[in-house]
Amino acid sequence: MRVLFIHPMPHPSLLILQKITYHYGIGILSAVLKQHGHATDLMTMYRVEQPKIRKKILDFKPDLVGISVTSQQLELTQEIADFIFDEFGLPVVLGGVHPTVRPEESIKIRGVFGICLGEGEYALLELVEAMANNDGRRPDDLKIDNFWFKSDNGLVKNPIRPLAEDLDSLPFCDREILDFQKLLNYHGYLEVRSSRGCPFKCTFCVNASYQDIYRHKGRYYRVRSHESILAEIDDLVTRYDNVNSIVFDDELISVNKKWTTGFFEKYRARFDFPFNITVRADLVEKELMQTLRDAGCNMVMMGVENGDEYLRNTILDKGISDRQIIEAARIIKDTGIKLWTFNMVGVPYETPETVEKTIQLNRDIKPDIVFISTFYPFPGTKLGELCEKEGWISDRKVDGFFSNITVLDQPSITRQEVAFYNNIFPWAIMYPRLSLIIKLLCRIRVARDKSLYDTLYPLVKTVYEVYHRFKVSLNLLPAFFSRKPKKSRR
Ligand code: B12
Ligand code: SF4
Repeated sequence: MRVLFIHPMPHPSLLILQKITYHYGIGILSAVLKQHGHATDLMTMYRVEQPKIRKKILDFKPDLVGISVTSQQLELTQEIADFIFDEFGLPVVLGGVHPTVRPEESIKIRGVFGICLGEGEYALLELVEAMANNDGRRPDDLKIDNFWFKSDNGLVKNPIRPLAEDLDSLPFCDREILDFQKLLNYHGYLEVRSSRGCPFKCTFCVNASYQDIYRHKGRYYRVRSHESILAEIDDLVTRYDNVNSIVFDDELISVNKKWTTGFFEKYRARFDFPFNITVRADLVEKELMQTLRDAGCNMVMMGVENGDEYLRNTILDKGISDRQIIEAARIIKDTGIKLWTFNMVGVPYETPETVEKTIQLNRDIKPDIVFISTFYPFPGTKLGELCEKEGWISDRKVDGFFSNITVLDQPSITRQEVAFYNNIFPWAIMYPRLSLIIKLLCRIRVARDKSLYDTLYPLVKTVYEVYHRFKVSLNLLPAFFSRKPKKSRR
């Protein structure tokens, strides 16, 4: 059987982002299908380009189309699915985060034949094999766990199967489904995942929902064996050139200190690639950081999220104090590892004062890179539900990968303030005086509902975007891997 995967992406307002995305979910689904003798291909798109889709379908001749859907790409997914169904009559199935947390909404799309909730490896394989054996296309006969199908008798809702217990039993992700060498030539880093899930339950993240969906279906947080990950890295650096560094793209790699320490001791003995990983402040310890540094850790990515402790812990449920963040940053920097903080503006109940606290906390801990994103009320998260209940969501649409526009109209902070703080965030940390000047401009009125800042904003925005692009492309990517490997493998 031949399966065409489609990855609908946010608009790449930063062009660079279009080139840096490898989709693990599709990679692993494709690997499992290929292992069983099926053929796969991939299209990545941020808008419906009918001639391109037409050409791909005519050339590749798929029997099934599988689209991986995140919530902000639902509308685009609908356009793609309807177009393929109308023009070619091909069965289209959806999978990924959105169909998992909003199945009823996803299955309603006209051109969609079925949706997969949760992990898809064996569900998709069963569907493809059923279709290959020609006992497939009658949805009522498809008893495939994790899948919902449309049928003349209504919806066929098969139950959720247990979680894949042994991640090592899965093949390595298929990187051939796209021109992976081209990607590496471009950015030089390998993304590797060592685990699935996360044991925490922050209210802005889908993990909490997944834990509910998978209750009694096995252990949610699972890690691969050291040997499996090392073998995958070994395989990749043998097959591909221009690997300069590695990103461990797990939600959290440092949950189990013993596992992490053991892994990086082995990694150090075999590889000399600098790497980046994600940590939680409450899991940062001196000894662990030293082990990471000795193994080549160049930078850790740590969520600060918000500088106000009440918002961070009661509203976002992060469970991390200011003191823990400050102490973690100190340990990380003392060890000689760079720090990259992740922050949000416009979270529920945010006020200008709480944003100022986020800015101040970042100033105090002096990260090497700060990242600011605007809060988005993702479906399937507790905060998404809260925002819906409060009636704060005016429009779900966002434009671009990391938009500075909030979709919330909440009483504690205006949309303009959220955009303003998003824009000045890195500057306010680096140059406190500049942010004071900007604030002053906001106070000077040029009209009743317009400040001098509003008038200057288009110019400020252009300057900011040029600066941001410049910083992202010239500073962020190469600079955060500034340690060139002495040799690639030991
Ligand atoms: C690593 C990661 C990234 C990486 C890689 C993205 C990628 N697409 O692989 C990068 C940094 C590029 C990235 C980018 C973004 N991400 Co991201 N990312 C993650 C993270 C942490 C892990 C994803 C992952 O690799 N999981 C492991 C793989 C194996 O699982 P999977 O992809 O879900 O696929 C499995 C199943 O879903 C299913 N499946 C998936 N697709 C399909 C298709 C078919 C046909 C079938 C049958 C099954 C199926 O089978 C797969 C194998 O079991 C998740 C958190 C999470 N828990 O999911 C957030 C997450 C997916 N990201 C999110 C977001 C919002 C984004 C961005 C929009 C950035 C932003 N503005 O925040 C962009 C663009 C996303 C996009 N459209 O591609 C949100 C999505 C929320 C939502 N409700 O949609 C998540 C859930 C984080 C969160 N906020 O909670 N991300
Ligand atoms: S620690 Fe990170 S991955 Fe885990 S639930 Fe919180 S935000 Fe999500």
